Amino acid sequence: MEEKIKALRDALKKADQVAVLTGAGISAESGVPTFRGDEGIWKSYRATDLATPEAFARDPELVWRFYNWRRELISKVTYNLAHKALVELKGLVPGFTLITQNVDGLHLLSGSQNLLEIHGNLWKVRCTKCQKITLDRSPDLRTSPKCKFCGGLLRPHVVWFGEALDPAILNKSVDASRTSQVMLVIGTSAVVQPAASLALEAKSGGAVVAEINLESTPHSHFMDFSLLGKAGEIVPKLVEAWG
Ligand code: BV8
Ligand code: ZN
Repeated sequence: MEEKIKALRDALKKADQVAVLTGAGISAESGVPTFRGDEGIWKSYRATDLATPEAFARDPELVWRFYNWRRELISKVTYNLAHKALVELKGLVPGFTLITQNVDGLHLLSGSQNLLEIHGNLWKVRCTKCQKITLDRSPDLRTSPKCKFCGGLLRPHVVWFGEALDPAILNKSVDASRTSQVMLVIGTSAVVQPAASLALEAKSGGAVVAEINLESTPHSHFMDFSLLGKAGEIVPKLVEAWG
């Protein structure tokens, strides 16, 4: 493992543009349950029951109870060494783009800036009437929060299944992946589209692609590096001894 980490670090040191895609696995060591792991959130709920516009139209209170449960849980945890190491990596390379599928806000909390939150952010709410987006960090928003501007029903500002991603954010993510010389893919099961296709964009753009995950994924076969282990242990090693 050490020689793989050194080789990947050497590739990062030579890179002009680095792209990073993170998934729920980078927040696992902070105590945020992942989606598809043994204790995964989706195990106890079916994604289609909760994270879809149809579910919200059918039963907004149920969907809000799900998101309040996650807000409550995430309000009690903080970022971990992997989040922090990515903040450090950004300062070590000429060009750096962080793309996250996570909606927990832990990258922002750890100091990452200008990151691309392609699935939105749990701490932002959007009015279903006037579309205004506000940041609200209260752990429990009750089950039918109303917009303070127009009284409309608020929804979590996250991308649900069947909803399109913000085209501007997606285009920036594709460009950053395609023009990178190295792309790190950290803690994602590479199942959800179109996020999962970003690693292929990087590969087709000629980048060195590296996967950091507890287990292999459907993308492992085309990775130049597949580092099996905890993000909180591996990612800091990439920036330690950089000099
Ligand atoms: C779209 C926000 C079209 C909400 C999320 C078939 C049927 C139906 C739909 C589809 C289908 N095929 C494709 C689709 C489309 C669908 C999709 O991809 N479905 C999948 C399930 C098959 N995609 C969509 O619907 C997208 N929209 O396609 O729109 C469109 C176009 C134009 C106009 C209209 C419509 C929208 C997708 C976004 C969905 N929203 N989240 C919320 O979070 O509440 S996705 C959700 O899954 C999370 O955001 C999460 O980030 C994401 C991906 O999961 P992962 O992050 O990978 O997490 P997971 O638990 O799966 O894996 C964790 C990994 O970490 C594991 O590999 C584990 O081994 C590893 N790990 C664990 N611990 C550690 C670790 N690694 C390292 N260290 C550790 N310590
Ligand atoms: Zn409103």
